[in-house]
Amino acid sequence: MAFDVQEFKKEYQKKFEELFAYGYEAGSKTEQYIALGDLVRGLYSEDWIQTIMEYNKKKEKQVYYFSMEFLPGRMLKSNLLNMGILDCVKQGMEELDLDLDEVARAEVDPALGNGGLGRLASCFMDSIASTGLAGNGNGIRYRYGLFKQKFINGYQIELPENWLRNKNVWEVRKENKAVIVRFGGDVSFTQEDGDGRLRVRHENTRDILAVPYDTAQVGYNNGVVNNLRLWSAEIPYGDEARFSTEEQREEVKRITEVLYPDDSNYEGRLLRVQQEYFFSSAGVQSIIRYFKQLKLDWSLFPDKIAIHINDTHPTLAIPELMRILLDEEGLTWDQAWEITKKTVSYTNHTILQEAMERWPETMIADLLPRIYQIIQEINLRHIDKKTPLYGEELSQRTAIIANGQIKMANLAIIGSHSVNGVARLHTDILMADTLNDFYVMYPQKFNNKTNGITQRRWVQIANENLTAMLDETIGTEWKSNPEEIKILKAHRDNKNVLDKLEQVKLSNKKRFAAYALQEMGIEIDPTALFDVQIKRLHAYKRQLLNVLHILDRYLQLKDNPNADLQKRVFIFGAKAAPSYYYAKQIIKLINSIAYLINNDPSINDKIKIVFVENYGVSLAELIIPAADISEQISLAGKEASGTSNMKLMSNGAITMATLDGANVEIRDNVGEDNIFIFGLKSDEVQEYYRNGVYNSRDIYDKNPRLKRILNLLIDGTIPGVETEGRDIFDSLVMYNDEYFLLKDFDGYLQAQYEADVAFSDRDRWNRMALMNIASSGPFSSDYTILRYADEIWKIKPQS
Ligand code: Z57
Repeated sequence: MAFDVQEFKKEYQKKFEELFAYGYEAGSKTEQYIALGDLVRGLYSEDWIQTIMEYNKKKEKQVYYFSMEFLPGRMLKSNLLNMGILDCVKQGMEELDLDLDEVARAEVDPALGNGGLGRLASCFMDSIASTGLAGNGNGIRYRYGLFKQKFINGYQIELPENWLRNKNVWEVRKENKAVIVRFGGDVSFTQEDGDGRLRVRHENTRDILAVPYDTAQVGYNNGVVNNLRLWSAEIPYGDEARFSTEEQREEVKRITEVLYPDDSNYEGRLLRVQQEYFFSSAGVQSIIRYFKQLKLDWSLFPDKIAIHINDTHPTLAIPELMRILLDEEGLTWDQAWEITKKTVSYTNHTILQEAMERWPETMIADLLPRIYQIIQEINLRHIDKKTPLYGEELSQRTAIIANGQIKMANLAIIGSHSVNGVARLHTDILMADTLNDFYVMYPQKFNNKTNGITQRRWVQIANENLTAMLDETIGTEWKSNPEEIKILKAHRDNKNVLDKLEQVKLSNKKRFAAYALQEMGIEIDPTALFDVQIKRLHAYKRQLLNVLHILDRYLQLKDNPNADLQKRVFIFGAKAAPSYYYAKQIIKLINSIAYLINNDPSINDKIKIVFVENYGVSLAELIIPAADISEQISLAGKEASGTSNMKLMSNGAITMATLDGANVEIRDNVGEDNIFIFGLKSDEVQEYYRNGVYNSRDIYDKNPRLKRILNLLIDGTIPGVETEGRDIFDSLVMYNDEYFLLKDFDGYLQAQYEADVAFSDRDRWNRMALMNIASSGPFSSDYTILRYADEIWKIKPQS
C-alpha cells in the first residue's frame, strides 16, 4: 500500500481533529484508537468496494460461512498487518509520541463467541481473504458478547460485556440491505387459477427487521477485502404501531441482545432458536437477492453460491432456502431440493451427546409454522426413499423427527452434500460410530478437514520477537507460505539459534510476568517452566487432572522441600458456562488451591498458580507466546480437534497430550521425541464404556499416592472448599469418574516427570521447541481453507 510515515502522521492528525475537534496529544487512549481505526477503515474502503464489484462482475462463485459465533479479537493490528502498513504506522505513531500497542489495547475485544468454534470461524475468515477466495461471513451482531468473568472470593461471577460502549470503528450499518424475518402466523394453501398449483399463504406473522452491519475482512498483502455480515434485530420501519408497548419492542431487541454462554452444551431455549432462524433467514434472503440480480437460471444457483453451516446452529438455512425457492420463486420440490443439497455443506464439531441440538416439535410448529411443514416433508420423503433400501430400523434411526423432537444434525446431514469432521480422529469416530448410520447411507458425503489457525495473528502479531528471530534465521517466505517454516529444522543443532529462541521465550515470559504482577499481584519467576492450560472449563477437558498433578507436586515439596523438581508456574484461563455448576466448582477449587500454594512459604516458590480472569482472544495473545508446556489432556475421543494446541505449538510450547483430536496429527508432524504423550487411547476408552468394567473406587483404594491427593479435597487442607471438595471427590471416587482421570493419572505423572527432566537440559528443550515451531506450518488455516474451497465449495482463489 502506497503510504509513507510522513503522510501517515499528517493524515492521523487531521483525522483526529476532524473527529474530536482538538489535538491528538490531549486525547484519551480510546480516542486515539478510534481516530486510527477510522483512518485505517478509510484506507481499505476502496479495495473493499473493488473486491465486491469484481465478484459481481465476474459472477464468481462465492461461499457464505454461516456461524452463530465469531471471535475476531482486536482488529486494529491484524488489519494493519494484512494491509502491509503495520511497521509504517508503528513508526509514525512513535514519531507522534504515541505507542501503537498501547493505543491498540484501547480496542474492545469483541467476544461474539464462546471458544474454539467461534475462533475457528474468525481464523477462517482471515484465511479466506488471505488466500484470495470469494467468501463472506454471516452471523449475529450481539448487543452483549460473552459475559465478562470476575473472581470474587474464588468464585466465578458473570458481568455483562457491553462491547459497543465506545464506537465500533470497523462496522458499517447497511440499512438499505435490511430484510424482514417472519415468525409465527398462519399458513394456508390456495389453488391459483391458471397452472392449478397450490400457492402458500403465510399471514398474521410477527415481522422483524434484520439490519446488517458489515465488517471488512482484509486479506494478507493481496488487495482482497471480503465481508463479514452481522445482523441486528429491529422494529420494521412504518410498523411502529404494531409494536406499541414497551414489552413488544423489548421482545424484538431481545433476539440479538446476548450470546448464549454455553460451549459444547445445548439448552433448548425458544430465544436461542429464534436467534438461529433470524440470522439464517436473513443470510439466505440476502443471498437470494444477490443471485436474482445475476439474472441466471435457478438451476445455476449451486454454481454461484455455497452455503457452509458451522455446526448445526444455522441448519434452519436448509428449510429456509427450500421455503423461498418453493413459496416465493415457484420452483417444484424436486428442483428446490436438488439446489439446496448442492448448495449447503455442514461441519460437525463434537460427538458429545449433550451438545446435539434437538428442538421440541411443538416449539418449531408454533414459532415457524411453514418451516415446520417443510421439515416434515423432508423427513417423510427421506424415510419413504430410504426404508426400501436400508430397512425400517436403520432408516428410522436417521429420521429428522422422532419422539416429538427435531434433530438438527440429521436435518443438516440429509439437507447437504458434505459433512466434515474437524480432525482425522474425530472424522473417523463420526464415520465408524456417532454418525455411522448416515455414513452407511451417504459415504460420499463424509470427509475430514482438520482445523487450522492463522499464524498471522497467532505468531506475527502475538509474538513479534519470534517473528523477528524467524525472519533473521530463515527469511520471510514462511509469512506467505506457512509450510516454509520447516526450513527452521535445518538449525536444530545450531547453538546460536537455540539460544536466541530461549531469549525470545524468556522475553515473552517476562511480559506475562509483568501482567501477573500488575493485574493479580502474583510474583512469578520468568525462568520457571510455564505450564499452560487455556480453554473453556469442561469436565471432558480435564482441568482437574492438571490439578491432581499440581497437588502431587505440592505434597512432594511438603515432604521434601529439596525435592528435585523444576520450578513451575501453572497458568489457567477458563470460563465456565453460568449454568454449569460442576465447572464452576472446579474454578473455585483451582482458585483455592492457588491461594493455598502461592502463600505457602515452605515450598520456596517452586510452584505458582496463576488463574487469569476473563480469558479470551486478547489474553491468549499474551499467554501463548510465554508458554513452555501446552496442556491438551482431554479424555481421548472427546475433543473434536482443539485449536489452542496448534497455537501453542506454533509458539514453541511442547505439547503434553492424550491422543485426542488434532493432537494425533500434531504428534505425527512433530515426532514422538518432541511431544509428551500419555493416557488411554480412544478405542480403549470406547471399550471401557462398552464393557462397563471401569471402577475408579478400586484405583483410589489401591493407589496410595493418588488416595493421598484425593483426600486433600475433603480433609480441610484446602481452605474454603468444603462442598466443592466433597462434590469433586465424589464425582471421581464415588460416581465412577466419567472421564477416567484416575485411570490416566499415573501416565500423566510420568509424562510430567519426563518434561521436568527435558526442561532441565536447556539445549534439549530449546531443540524440542524449535522442532515444534518448525513443524507447525501444516496447521495453517490457509491450507485448511484451501481444502474446503477445493473439495467442498468448489471455488478457486482469484489470481
Ligand atoms: C465449540 O467450541 C466446539 C464444538 C462445539 O460443538 C461447540 Br457448540 C462449540 C469446539 C470443539 O470442542 C473443539 O474441539 C474444536 O477445536 C472447535 O470446536 C473448532 O472445531
